[in-house]
Order: sequence, then C-alpha cells, then structure tokens
Amino acid sequence: MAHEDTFIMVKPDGVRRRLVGEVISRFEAKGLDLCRLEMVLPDSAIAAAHYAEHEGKPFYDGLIDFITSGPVVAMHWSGESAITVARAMMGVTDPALARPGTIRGDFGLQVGENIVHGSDSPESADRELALWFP
Ligand code: IDP
Ligand code: MG
Repeated sequence: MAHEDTFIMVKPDGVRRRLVGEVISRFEAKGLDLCRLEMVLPDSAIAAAHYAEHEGKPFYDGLIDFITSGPVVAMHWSGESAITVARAMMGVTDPALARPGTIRGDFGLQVGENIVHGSDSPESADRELALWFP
C-alpha cells in the first residue's frame, strides 16, 4: 500500500446532471484528500491529449465531441492507494455493467455517458495531472 495521487474528472454529463457534489462527497467520505479542483470547458487539444490512447478507435470522435460538449470538473485527489480506490468506487467503464454502489453503477446507463474519469495507473495519473494542472 502506498500514498498515491490521481486525476479524477466529473465529465460533462455529470456536471449537467448536477452530480458534482455527489461525486466529491463519496471520495471525501471514503477518506481521500481533495488537493486541487477546477471547472473548465475542455478544448479539442486537451481532449485529444487526454484521450490519446483511444485515437483511431470507433468511439473516439464521439468521445472527443462528448468531453468538449460542456464544462468538466477536473480534480487532483490523493491518499492511500488513491488510484485503485477511486477506480473501484467509479465502477467499470460501462455503467450498465457497473455494480450498484459504484458511481457509474448508481447513476449511469450508457457507456458514452459514464459520469466520471479516473486515472488507471501512476503513469496515467502523472501525465493527466500535468496536462490538466499545468
Ligand atoms: P475508463 O474511463 O473506464 O478508463 P476507457 O476504456 O479508458 O475507460 O475509455 C475511456 C472512455 O471512452 C470511457 O470512459 C467511455 O466514456 C468511452 N468509451 C469507452 N469504450 C467505449 C465504447 O465502446 N463506446 C463508447 N464510448 C466508449
Ligand atoms: Mg481509461
């Protein structure tokens, strides 16, 4: 077990549905520390950089359109095993399959609108935190 930093984002659907407070409350109640937070309307450059690993996939264009469709809440969280803990609390990528009790499992139904993003490794967290909090 180790202290970790992670990048968590409430996506445009989560902001539109007024789930920002719900998402923050869950991570706070878990015991993670909120370090930095900013609401930002992503431009296509930051969206493409953030989702570079998915370029060329069938859902890529829709993903970029979606993530630039409205403001997001970009956050830096830290704590014991923060990356793994946050991913577990988010649930699997497809909300229809995500377990009840997870954010995606409780609030989502479609894979294209799954409310939150969370870094999947220490390398991703470093890259994403540097990208969103330059
Ligand atoms: P993750 O967000 O759980 O890490 P990734 O596989 O990294 O999932 O995919 C990034 C994002 O791309 C997902 O959160 C979701 O919004 C979108 N996405 C992934 N797979 C699909 C798909 O098959 N159709 C539509 N959107 C997808
Ligand atoms: Mg991912």
